[in-house]
Amino acid sequence: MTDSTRTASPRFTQCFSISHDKDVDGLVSAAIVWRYAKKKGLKHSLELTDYGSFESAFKRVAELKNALIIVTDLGLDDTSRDTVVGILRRAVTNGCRVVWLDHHQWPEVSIRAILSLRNRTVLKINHGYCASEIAHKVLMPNDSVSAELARIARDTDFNVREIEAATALTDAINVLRFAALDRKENITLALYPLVQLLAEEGISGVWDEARGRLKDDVLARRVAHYRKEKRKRMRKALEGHCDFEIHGRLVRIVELPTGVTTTDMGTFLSQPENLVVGNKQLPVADLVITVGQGGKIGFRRGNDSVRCDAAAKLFNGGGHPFAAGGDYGTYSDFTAVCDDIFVTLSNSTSWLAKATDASDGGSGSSAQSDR
Ligand SMILES: [Mn+2]
Repeated sequence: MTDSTRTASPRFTQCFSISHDKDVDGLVSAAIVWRYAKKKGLKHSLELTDYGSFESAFKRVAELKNALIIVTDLGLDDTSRDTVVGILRRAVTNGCRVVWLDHHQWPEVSIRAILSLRNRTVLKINHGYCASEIAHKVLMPNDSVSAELARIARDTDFNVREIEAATALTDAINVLRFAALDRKENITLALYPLVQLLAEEGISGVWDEARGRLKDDVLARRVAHYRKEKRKRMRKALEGHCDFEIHGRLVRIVELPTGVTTTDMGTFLSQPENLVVGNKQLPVADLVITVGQGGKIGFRRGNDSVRCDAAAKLFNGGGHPFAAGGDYGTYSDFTAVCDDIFVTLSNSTSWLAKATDASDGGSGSSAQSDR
């Protein structure tokens, strides 16, 4: 029996979907869940959230009765575990079933906590896929629209960047998300129309393949402007970079400008044509570290001679070998931060990988996960 038939019990009347608000994978996962809910004739509600905001995203879950609760593209880390599990336990008592589909690293304790929920909880964690691919396989295996959406999500989540629509969608999400954050508006409401179009029509609902552009003219113009601005800011950030040679690896530290994601910066810095400063051509770094104003620190790699997750661990973070994040804490002097990072990375060799070790790096390219 497949999961899609197992979760299709007629006693469920509604589907409560919770997904990551930050990127294409999160939104596409939500769109696939939405398609599933529609197919099963379930009333559908959606909450989009990010790490640190689980409490408010799960708030309504405690009151649900006979609902299918589907969580996608979110890991359950130590900080929010007790709250979330407490809420889910109550929901399960009220006849709800939990289906959690993800691809991040989970603490063992969190896995056990979710699996301890009754009422045939489904938990699928697979690091080899993005969350949308897992949602497609588990919920809508025969749906070609979901299959195409999952391919698009993979293209951005693993930083393959072969599908133009995927890159446009990534930027569109950033534009809408940053605008909502700026105006302190509700992120779910801001992204809802986009998810709805994806759920109803697939990628063709938002992307005009023949013209190679987003269908919404206003959004297309905002994205074009955003890209131009972003490149300007990234070029400026590169000018202020710090390079270190540590244990034979070239480590490049840049300050992350506002409105630019670590993935944007990592991609920008992986392309040699962007690495001209003054008249000098810089080499692509083995490890790129971004330091953001809020004290967030991000790791991307130029090749598989380093492990981003191990480097992030030295800064209270984690992630994938090819992309990771952590917390540095607030700072005022970027040069002092660079020196500090230098000392920390010098004192450890845990973040070094053999140059041929691509075994657990997925595609081996610098894929993303803005944790
Ligand atoms: Mn993801």
